[in-house]
Amino acid sequence: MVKFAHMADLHLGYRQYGSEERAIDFAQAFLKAMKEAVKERVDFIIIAGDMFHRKSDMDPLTLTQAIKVLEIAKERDVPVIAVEGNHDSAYFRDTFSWLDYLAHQNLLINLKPNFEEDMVVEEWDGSSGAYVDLECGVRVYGMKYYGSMTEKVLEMYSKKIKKKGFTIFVAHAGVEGYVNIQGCVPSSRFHKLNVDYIALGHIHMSFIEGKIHNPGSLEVCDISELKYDRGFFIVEVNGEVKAKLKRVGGREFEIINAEIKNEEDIKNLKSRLSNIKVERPVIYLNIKCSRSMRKVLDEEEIKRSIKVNPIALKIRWEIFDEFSPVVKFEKEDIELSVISQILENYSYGNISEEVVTLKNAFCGKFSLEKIDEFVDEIFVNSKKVKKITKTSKENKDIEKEIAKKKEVIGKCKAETEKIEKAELKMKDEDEEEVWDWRRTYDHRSKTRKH
Ligand SMILES: [Mn+2]
Repeated sequence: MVKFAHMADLHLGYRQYGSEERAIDFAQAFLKAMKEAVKERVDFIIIAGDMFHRKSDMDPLTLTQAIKVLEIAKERDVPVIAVEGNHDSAYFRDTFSWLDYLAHQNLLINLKPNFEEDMVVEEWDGSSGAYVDLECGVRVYGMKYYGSMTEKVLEMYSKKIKKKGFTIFVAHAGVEGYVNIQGCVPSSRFHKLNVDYIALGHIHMSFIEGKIHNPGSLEVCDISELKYDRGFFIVEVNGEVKAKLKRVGGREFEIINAEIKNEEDIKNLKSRLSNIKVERPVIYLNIKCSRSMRKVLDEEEIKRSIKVNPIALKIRWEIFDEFSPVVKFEKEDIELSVISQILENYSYGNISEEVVTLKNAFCGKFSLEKIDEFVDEIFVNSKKVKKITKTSKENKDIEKEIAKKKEVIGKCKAETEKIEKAELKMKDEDEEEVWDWRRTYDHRSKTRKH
């Protein structure tokens, strides 16, 4: 019987929420998984990519964490087979990655194909190679992350695979249909590989689909992943393949959604917050309230009702406008008065309402021909304008009038744009107020890839 551990997406060195403690969580999860694997007396361990969170800027602490845990396997002669994920190395550039470094320290086997004129799939020679034959009779092929080229590289690779004993294909790549991230291919591309077990990493959600096995990340790398199952597989091969998911991540996340309408709601929120008992949790607090309620709510006071000391506290305000129809009415009012003021300079009488109608009709798609048609119609129908006769002098006058009207319309449009811009700016400033707080609170957080 062959037994092995399959893990992926360790993301060592990820100081989530700018927290050192959180980086220790990731290392702790790896240590736990490794200890469990050796306790289970596995023949080998697979790490299917994203061992580290950042491909550059390695820090001494993160490297030491990786080495210390890998040494546990080395001391027991348990081979560790890894591939590079999108967080570990550049896709095609021939760089020496941190996994190459660890391979040179004899702490792991870093499998990847070589690209010369064609793809080269060579046996591991102690420092490089794409496949390895293990003492337990298992052959393991490895493929690192290739992003949008995954499908193409996989197609090339599939032709190079020669099954020998129980054969495993390790890749840092995703299967379509689970989460929407780059580097995913249809599952059929994997199913047609002539191997017995496909060990994937990349998608931070645990799933098994026939031969395809994806354990998910050991820890929660993003709040959106909280709902997923995750961990690592202990796999037993005894005629059939049996993979069992083991969970190791330990950090508690508290998500609190509250809509505040009155005093009672505030009291309830505070009591919910004061009832959080877990030590050092990550707290996400989403508060929905009206603009006027937001003005009276004291964020600091709300925070003070939390009795435990959270590792990170994220507050998101969702603010709605209870007076939006009134604002709209006021806007139209302003628009009308601006237009009638402009019209006072001309002899059309007060046609401000018609102009607003015209503006609204053509505001979205401003088409001069359509406006011409409209203006012509006004000339024919409006009692405010002289009847059109066929003399050329009158025609000229009409042309002049049309030019004047066009000018009015242009001015009206500019005024309306000004009003709209001012409104947008007001809106922006409101949003900035919320954003700013988050930025100062979590100034190290960046947009992340999986
Ligand atoms: Mn990852």
